[in-house]
Amino acid sequence: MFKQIDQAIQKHDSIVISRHKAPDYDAYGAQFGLFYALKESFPRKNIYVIGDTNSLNRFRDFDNIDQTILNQSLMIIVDTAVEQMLFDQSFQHAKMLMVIDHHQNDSDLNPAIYYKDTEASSASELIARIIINNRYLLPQIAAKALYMGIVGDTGRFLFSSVKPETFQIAAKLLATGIDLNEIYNSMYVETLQAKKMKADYLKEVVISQHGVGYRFIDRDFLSLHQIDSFTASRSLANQLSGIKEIPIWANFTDDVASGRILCELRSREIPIVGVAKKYGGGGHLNACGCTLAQKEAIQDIIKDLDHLAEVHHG
Ligand SMILES: [Mn+2]
Repeated sequence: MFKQIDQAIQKHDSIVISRHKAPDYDAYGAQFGLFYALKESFPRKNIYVIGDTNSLNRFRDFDNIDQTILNQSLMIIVDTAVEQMLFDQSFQHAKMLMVIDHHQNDSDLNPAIYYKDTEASSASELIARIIINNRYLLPQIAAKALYMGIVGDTGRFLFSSVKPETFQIAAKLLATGIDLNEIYNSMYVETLQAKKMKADYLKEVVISQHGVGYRFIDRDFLSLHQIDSFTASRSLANQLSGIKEIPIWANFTDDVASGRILCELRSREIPIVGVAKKYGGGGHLNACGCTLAQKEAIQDIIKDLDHLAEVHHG
């Protein structure tokens, strides 16, 4: 697989790197990690990064590329394999398509090369494997991006997706001299206002019969705390983790722009990705999500999750 990936990269003078919309640290980490490693390793190639941006971007702005460039480019999509997660349709114009992902979903993009490993902690870990195995150069800025991606998707090496290889790769990234203190501060220092919002969140949590904890974030909550729907959905998704009575937890956020409901589902051990898939979403076994057209469907999801909690506790 690494050789096949290398051949595709060697063969193209123009490479466009994309990832899922509304990027998290792993999407950025995989995208920029690959970008900076390829730029350093192949200075004569034209390497581009495309996509939407948000407050988690610690690197650079994205490129605007026209169809002429796309037509001669290898496009590499990281941290997703499905069309509905992409911010535009530009993949349709690429000369060749490569997908590198660690999610459970199958790809509907018909890529020429599909490197999928659902056991990997993060897309950033997959990119690091490619760089290391193909002996590409690893500049410090690429190592920083990849390290942030692994840290982001493993909850600081906490989740069971962490394997011996995750630490072996982290060690190689750290050996480039990246500043961990700076990295963790840039990722995890938050405002007093944000802390207060999290405290407020916990005040109205509902717990189902078999321990599914959840909360609905309405427009009043969003305007009171001056936060947008997407940021609230992601940043509050894990507020119910680590609570003994709650093996499964969910967060539902009113998406003001679309009128839909953003759902984040999480669990300590019980696999729940089947529920996310049932409602048109996907992700990982214990961390996944979907978007609902109507608020009424929340109770259906809770029912399904509650059933899983019941079955797994015997
Ligand atoms: Mn990821």
